Amino acid sequence: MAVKFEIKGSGLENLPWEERDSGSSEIVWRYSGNPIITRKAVPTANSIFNSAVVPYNGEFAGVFRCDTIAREMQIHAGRSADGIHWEIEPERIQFQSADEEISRHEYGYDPRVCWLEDRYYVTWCNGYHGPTIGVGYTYDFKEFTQLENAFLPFNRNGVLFPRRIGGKFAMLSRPSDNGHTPFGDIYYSESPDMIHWGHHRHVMSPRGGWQSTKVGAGPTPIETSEGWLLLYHGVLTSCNGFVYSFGAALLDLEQPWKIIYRTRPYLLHPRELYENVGDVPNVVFPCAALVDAPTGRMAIYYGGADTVTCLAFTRIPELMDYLQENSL
Ligand code: BMA
Repeated sequence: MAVKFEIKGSGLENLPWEERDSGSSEIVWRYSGNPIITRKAVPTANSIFNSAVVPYNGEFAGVFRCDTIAREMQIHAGRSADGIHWEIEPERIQFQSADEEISRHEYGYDPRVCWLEDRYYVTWCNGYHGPTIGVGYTYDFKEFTQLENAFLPFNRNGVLFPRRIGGKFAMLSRPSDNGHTPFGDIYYSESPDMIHWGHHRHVMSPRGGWQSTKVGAGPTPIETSEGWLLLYHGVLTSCNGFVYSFGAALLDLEQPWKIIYRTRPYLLHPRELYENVGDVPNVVFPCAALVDAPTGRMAIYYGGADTVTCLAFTRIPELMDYLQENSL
């Protein structure tokens, strides 16, 4: 980027981190200890993947997608001292709600966690007569309160912005169908109270290659002086099914439905065994990123082949240059 830019946010010196191999020029590189979480972390788990983590009290906490050996999709809380070795609660999160119509559990998956003002908000794909966006919050990763679903079914990949925009809460989402959805655009919505969502704006459609079938927002967007840095997944339909990769976009700060840049190449694509082989082959699916703002280091948490949780790393200044030079 020609302009020297600022990454908003605080320092995170204990960010999980591994330098890129000398000789590699990858913008995003994998952790050599991948996968970091397998089904072994929960006795009744079939798979633990597509999960979200945040810094918490000098350590780390998160919400994890654990599909059970009965193949029920659930979300569990977890803690870690270093962001790599995780202890995950054996029972799913039991949300409290003023209205049991809302907290009745059908299924939950693909969580995101976002520190916003005074608490950690959790958004996830929530079963309510079809998939929609569940919204809840916690202060301590022990007790969780559930609010109204953000939208009607069918919707997935609800991702909150970490601050209000124009005085409103803001969320990206991906309207879908009741099945595996062979289409999908990212939209932006606003809310005055985290309950009622409107002011819907179109953000992006699929655009060829690795992102030709559908796209969906990944981790909480990262604020920079130049715009919101968004990692998003893109899907290609091959002769043997969907292939999930991820790339990045830069969205306008005050009107995030306006795209400034968007990567033509993917940043990470399923090519390691733990991404190619599993319950759903050929999937990398990011749901969280940790950032050390002063150094620009970023750790990305992603699911591999709908089976395990993995880590990858990047340096935001390099990523911003790459994004500008390789934009659609
Ligand atoms: C999507 C979601 C994700 C999953 C992906 C690949 O529709 O269900 O949880 O990782 O498909 O199966």
